[in-house]
Amino acid sequence: MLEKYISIKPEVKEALEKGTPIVALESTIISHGMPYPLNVESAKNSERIVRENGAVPATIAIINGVIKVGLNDEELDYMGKTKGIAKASRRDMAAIVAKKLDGATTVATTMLVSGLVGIRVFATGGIGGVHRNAQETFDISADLQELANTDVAVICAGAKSILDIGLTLEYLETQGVPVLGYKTEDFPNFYTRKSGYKVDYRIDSPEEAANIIRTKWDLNLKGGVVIANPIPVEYEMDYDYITDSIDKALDEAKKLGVKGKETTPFLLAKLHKDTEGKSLASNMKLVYNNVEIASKIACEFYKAK
Ligand code: PSU
Ligand code: MN
Repeated sequence: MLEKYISIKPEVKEALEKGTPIVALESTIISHGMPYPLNVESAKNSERIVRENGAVPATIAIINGVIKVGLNDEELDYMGKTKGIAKASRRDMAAIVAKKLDGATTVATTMLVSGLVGIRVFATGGIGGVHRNAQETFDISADLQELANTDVAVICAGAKSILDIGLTLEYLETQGVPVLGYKTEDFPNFYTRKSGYKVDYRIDSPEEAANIIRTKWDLNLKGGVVIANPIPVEYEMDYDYITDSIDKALDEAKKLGVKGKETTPFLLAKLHKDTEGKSLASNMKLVYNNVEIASKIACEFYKAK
């Protein structure tokens, strides 16, 4: 039944059959999170880093209504270059597939598809969360609900303070999603290593991460795990500088009445512009760091099976 909708790249299929490590990668970060051509460069480098660390990369996207698990270079270029690719969250999946459209998968839908085919480890930049002022807008990313329900571990650099980090962590707690800090007690803030909030548990090795993930699912505790991996010190941004840019971007979004699914891409693009590309450079570096740790965790996870 699923074969009607999902096309799995041969090397990913082989890894699934053999039970060897795979790392899922998302495509919203390509189509909506970074500008061309750096988005394609980042996507290709991420795939290379997964391979260098002993796992198979599976970038996920919807092309012409087909859910693709694993993209080739041409398809990565296509996702990076083509204007107007829809941002596909859970609610958009069925319509995009049935109407044979293109869709860039968010954290939520990359997890969803990973869960459908049996990929357990996923690396990205930052997760979505509870937006500031969600008390009025109700804007809470579907990523959080997916983390509540779908058995995939997500390695990220925390969440940006375009969000309300405190409320995001409260939501994850309510939904029973463990938040683990990779070699840190602090929940990272994407461009900076600390957010002022703590993680639930610190872990110090890929093996320890894999062990907690495995234990969660062995205990039939449904849902995801967040592994928060801070940006390396040398690429960290100045806290006051980036905070100021974020505040400006939020003001501008409010003034222009930007809402719903446009909010995150709008804020990201504003930040890249306002920081003259510095935030984008940091973004790329933190993604590479997450991809590397995710690959190591995937290797440990499959070893322990
Ligand atoms: N945060 C980032 N970069 C991104 C995103 C989030 O730093 O590219 C993307 C991810 O795909 C995430 C999505 O799943 O934005 C969340 O969007 P929303 O807030 O509309 O749920
Ligand atoms: Mn939203």
